[in-house]
Amino acid sequence: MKIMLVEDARSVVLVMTSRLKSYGYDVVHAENGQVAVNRFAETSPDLVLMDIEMPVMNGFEAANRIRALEAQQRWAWTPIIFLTSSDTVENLVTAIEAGGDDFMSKFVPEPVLHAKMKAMGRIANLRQSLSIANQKLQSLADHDGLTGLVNRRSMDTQVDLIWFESAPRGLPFALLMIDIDNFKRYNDHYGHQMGDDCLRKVAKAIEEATTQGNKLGTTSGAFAARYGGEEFAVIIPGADPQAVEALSTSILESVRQLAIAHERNDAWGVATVSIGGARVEKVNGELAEVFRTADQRLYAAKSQGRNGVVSAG
Ligand code: GH3
Ligand code: MG
Ligand code: MG
Ligand code: MG
Repeated sequence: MKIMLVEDARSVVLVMTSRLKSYGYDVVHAENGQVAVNRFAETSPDLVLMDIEMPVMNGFEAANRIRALEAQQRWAWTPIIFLTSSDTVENLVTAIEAGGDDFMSKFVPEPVLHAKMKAMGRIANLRQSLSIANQKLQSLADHDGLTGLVNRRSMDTQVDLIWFESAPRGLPFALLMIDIDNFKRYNDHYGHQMGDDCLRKVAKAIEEATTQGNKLGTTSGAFAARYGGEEFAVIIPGADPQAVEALSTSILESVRQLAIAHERNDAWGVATVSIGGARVEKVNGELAEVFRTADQRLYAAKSQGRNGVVSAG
């Protein structure tokens, strides 16, 4: 367990540090609240022991700021124990209100300090397991089980946020709707199991092409989602028309190059996709309209013979 000791009194620091180290804990020292807040993120301690009266920034203010930092991160919660010179009722109430979990006298007998640290260590471990479990659950809830891509629900949430944040800044926004060609025939011919494999591979190709764009810097924050069935969406915030064009071409090519045998896919003999693209120069009005446009263009790509992109008109 890593403990951050926030205390300005040198004598208390010396005694506490040597005791905590003798129990086998790592100790990081901060001499006042401001230093503690600054060091909190980089050291990520499992527990904070916080003095109240300190120069520059007191313990209550520091606890408040640490809680604010944690609020930006899901399920982060580091126990904070206030160190007091006097165990008054007033101190306890203020400590808890300021976001502390407990309080303890600086002059607590050594065995009590040891016992408290053990108890806090257990809570810190439990919190950590809970946080890991919650992150896993959240990830399961946000991703499609078959392809591992972001699922429809999570995509909707993310896109709403992107749209909402892009509007006042007048940023561009683009969207690709991608649909596997003649996929019903694929299932009928090769079976559902192979159909699932094909979906997984196509999803991976789309994901990789999208990630590649972000890596190269032609796009930023673009992501792929399973829209439903054999349809995918790629969300491209803030991109110029060339970048959107390049990404659609790259997805089309990547899927073809997978060379997944598909005898019933017209003359191509391999699995292909059709893509409908829509882009707005400045986010404004209805997001649903962009989806409608991309959908109509996907339909156009299908009727123009499949295995192609329609992104204008
Ligand atoms: P088009 O080129 O016009 O898109 O034709 P299509 O056959 O691909 O389109 P259609 O909508 O007729 O059929 C889509 C098929 O996708 C039907 C459905 O069984 C299949 N499908 C959807 N989700 C899954 C899945 O998770 N696994 C498998 N194996 N098949 C799926
Ligand atoms: Mg002090
Ligand atoms: Mg479809
Ligand atoms: Mg299809």
